[in-house]
Amino acid sequence: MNAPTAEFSSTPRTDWTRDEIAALFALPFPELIFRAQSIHRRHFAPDEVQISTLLSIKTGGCPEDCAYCPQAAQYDTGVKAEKLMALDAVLAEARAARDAGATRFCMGAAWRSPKDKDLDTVCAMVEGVKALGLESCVTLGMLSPPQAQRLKQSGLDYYNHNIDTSPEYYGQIISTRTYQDRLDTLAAVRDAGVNVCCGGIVGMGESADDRVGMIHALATLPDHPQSVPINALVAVAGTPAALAKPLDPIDFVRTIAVARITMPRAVVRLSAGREAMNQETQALCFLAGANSIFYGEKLLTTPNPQTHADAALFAKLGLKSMPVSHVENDEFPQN
Ligand code: SAM
Ligand code: DTB
Ligand code: SF4
Repeated sequence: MNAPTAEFSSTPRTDWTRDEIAALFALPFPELIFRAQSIHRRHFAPDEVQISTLLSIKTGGCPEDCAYCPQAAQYDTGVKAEKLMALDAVLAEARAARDAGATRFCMGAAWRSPKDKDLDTVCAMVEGVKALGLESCVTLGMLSPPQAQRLKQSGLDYYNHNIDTSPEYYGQIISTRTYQDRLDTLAAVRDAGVNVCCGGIVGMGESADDRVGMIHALATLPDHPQSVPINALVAVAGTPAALAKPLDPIDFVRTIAVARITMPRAVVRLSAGREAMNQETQALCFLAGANSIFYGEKLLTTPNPQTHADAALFAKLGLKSMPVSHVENDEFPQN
């Protein structure tokens, strides 16, 4: 099976076959990285990385059963259920994130789906974040089309909702909502004109073919997500997924590279899991086309690298923050 070269065409393809994606995963590593890096440079400056900071605005007590998640009420993980944070407290965190160098502020809530009253509060948070000059992103669970439109009216830039894994493996990971539920929420977000942030997790005991299926599902959505977070499982004791065999870092880098090649204009985020990665693995992820990270010492409930360590890594690799104007998928001028 020959790996396709059609990824060099200028219109992003949404008709990838699973065989084509499997062939990309199977390329010799140097060829895979070369292709990913070549495509990356057509659309982005290779030294620019989009910087987002995360905040859990409503922590724990979630009724869903996602096997990886420390916030699911049914797993004993030590995460306490809290109420939705107050607006002022959220905006204080957003201001601190901006002052530390973030350009996007992402707010996560451990809900199956938001209640309309809570959505009003979240919309006020989005307005406040925008007023600080930051891009806004929220992840609140399933949305109806009117809820997506309400968020759009508040000025929301991105909605994060992950497919998490392949359609085939999904049933092993979540039973309380279906793959189709996820696709319906993504359609509501897209139709409302909000940028889609959608990716998944690797390291949950999935097979190599499941990683092919996950990237295939993302790259064949009606439009590619504008942002694609690739998470390495953060193994939290008490969650079923924490029992999975640890992920091989090279398999993780390959997943980033295939995401970059198949979704050339998407900003691909080296998302959760950096705390357990060495600098060399992270550098390979950037070479493979990752151009976004979460910055700040906490993800939602688990640790992220210290900010001074990230600043040192960026200095060592010669990386800098991506200006907001470059994030909107503008073609990066070629020399
Ligand atoms: N409750 C909402 C939902 O599930 O859509 C929003 C918050 S949820 C925590 C957002 C995403 O975080 C999940 O879809 C999953 O991809 C990621 N995530 C959660 N726990 C994780 C873990 N332990 N390791 C890696 N990624 C994780
Ligand atoms: C995403 O894909 N990863 C982020 C964000 N979107 C919301 C969340 C990672 C959570 C890691 C586990 C935790 O800190 O609770
Ligand atoms: Fe709840 Fe989201 Fe965690 Fe699933 S991933 S248990 S929906 S907070």
